[in-house]
Amino acid sequence: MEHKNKVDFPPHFLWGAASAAYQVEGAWNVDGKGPSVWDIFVREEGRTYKGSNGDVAVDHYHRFKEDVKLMAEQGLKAYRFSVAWSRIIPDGNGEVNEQGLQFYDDLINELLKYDIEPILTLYHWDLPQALLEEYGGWESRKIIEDFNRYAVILYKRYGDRVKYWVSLNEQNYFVGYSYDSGLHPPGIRDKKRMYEANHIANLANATVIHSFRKYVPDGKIGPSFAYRPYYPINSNPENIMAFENAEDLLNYFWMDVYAWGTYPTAAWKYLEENGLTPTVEEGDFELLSSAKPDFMGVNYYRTTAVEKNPLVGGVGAGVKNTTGKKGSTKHSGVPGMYKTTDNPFVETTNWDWEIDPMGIRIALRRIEARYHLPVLITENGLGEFDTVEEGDVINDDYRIKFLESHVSAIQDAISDGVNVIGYCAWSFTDLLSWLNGYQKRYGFVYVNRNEVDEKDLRRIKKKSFYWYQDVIKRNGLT
Ligand code: BGP
Repeated sequence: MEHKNKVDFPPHFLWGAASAAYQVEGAWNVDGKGPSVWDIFVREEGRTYKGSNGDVAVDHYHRFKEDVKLMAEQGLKAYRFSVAWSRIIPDGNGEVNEQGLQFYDDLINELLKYDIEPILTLYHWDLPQALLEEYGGWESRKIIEDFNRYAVILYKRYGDRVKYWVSLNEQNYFVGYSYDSGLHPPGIRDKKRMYEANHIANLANATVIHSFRKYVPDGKIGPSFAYRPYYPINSNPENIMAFENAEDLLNYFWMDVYAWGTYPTAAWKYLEENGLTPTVEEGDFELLSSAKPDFMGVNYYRTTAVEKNPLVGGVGAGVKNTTGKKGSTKHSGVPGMYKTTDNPFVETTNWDWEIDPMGIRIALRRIEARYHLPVLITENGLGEFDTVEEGDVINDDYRIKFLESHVSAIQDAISDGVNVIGYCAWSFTDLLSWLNGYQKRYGFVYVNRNEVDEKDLRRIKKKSFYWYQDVIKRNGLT
C-alpha cells in the first residue's frame, strides 16, 4: 500500500536500544554469580569465533553508569536488557544472591534517573549451568517451577519500577541452536529433543505470564520472537507451498502458541509423520491458551526466500557464516517442506544476512492480520565491521542507511494500521556476538576491544549515535 501521507509515530513511542546480559556484562564470576551454560560452553575448543567469550564482554557490569549516561545523552526513551539468572540464583533453584539483585536494582534506578524506561528480559539464553547438570535444563518439566520462582523474585523486586517485561528471548532460535544445529549449549543435534524442549519452554513462558498478572498487574509482558518472514522465490505453486510450509514450521509454530495456545495444523502433521511431536500432558493446552501476552515482541533482522525441497534427496542442515566472509553461508532446508535460496532482489551483509526493510513491514502486517496484537520491536540492527578513523571517528553510514530504511518501513506499517509501541535497536554499545566474536558490531557506541585483546574498552560514539539522537528528538524521520 502506498500512502498519500504517513501517520506519525505515536507520542509516547519507546525509542530504545537493546542488549543481553552475557553479551555485555562480563564479571562472569563476580559478586556471587554462578556459571551459566555459556560460561562453560565457550571454553570448549572451536565453539566460538576465535574462542571469544563473555568473561569480560564490554564490562557493562562495572561501567553501567557510564553507559547509561551515554544513553541519556542520546535521548533513549527505553533500554532493553536481560537479567542473568545465575547472578540472581547462582545454581538456578537454590539460595538467592542479594548482590546480583542489587546490581539490577542499581541499573534500573540509574535508568529511571534519566527517564529511560527499563524493558527487562527474563531469559536471554544464559541458563544456570547447574540446571543443565541437575536435570537437563529445558528438557525437563522441572524447569517450569524453577523459572517461575526466578521470575517471581524479579517481579517482586522490580515490578514497582519496571513496567515492560520480555519473557523468553527468541525461543525459536535458542531451542533450534541448542538442540537441532547444536551450535549453542548444550550442543545437541536431535530434532525430537528440540521439540520436547520447545514445548516445555512454551509451558514455562505461559506460567511466568500467569504469575506476572498477579505480581505486576499494571505491567506489560510478551515474548521476543525472532521473526524472519519467508518469501516464495517465485509464483510457481510448488514454491508457494514451500513458503507456506516454512511460515508454518518456522514462524507460526511459535507465534500461534503465544497468541492462541495452539500449534499450526500442517506443521503438527509434519511432526506426527516424522515422530517428532512433543509429549503433551493433560492441561498443557489449557495453560497455553490462557496465558495471553500483552504484545508480540519482534526481533527482526532479515527475510529469506524459499523454494521446493524434495522429500528424497532434499537439502538438510546448512552452514552458518560466522566469519564475515561474504558468500560462505550454505543454504539449509527440511526435505519435503522447503529449502532456503538467494533472493536476487535484496542486498546482503558480509555475514550473508538479507537487507530487507520492507520485510519488517511485512512482518508487522502479518502479525496484525493474524493476531491483532500490539508489537514491540525488541531488536533490529546491522552487524558489520567498523573502522575507527583518525581522531576516534566512526563513519558508519551503512548502519544509518540500514536503520533509517527500517524505521521508515515501520512508519509505513503504522500508517497501514499496525499498533507498534516501541523500537529497540540492536544494540546500544558494541557487544559480543554469540558465535561471531567482537568483529560483527551492532552498536551506536563503539567499544575498543577485539576477540583476543580487551584493550582499554573505551566507548566511542559512532556517527549513527547522533543520527538516532536526532530521530528520537523529532519522534521520527524528517
Ligand atoms: C539475536 C539475539 C541477539 C543478537 C542478535 C544478533 O538473535 O537475540 O542476542 O546476538 O541476534 O545476532 P548475531 O550476534 O548472531 O549477529
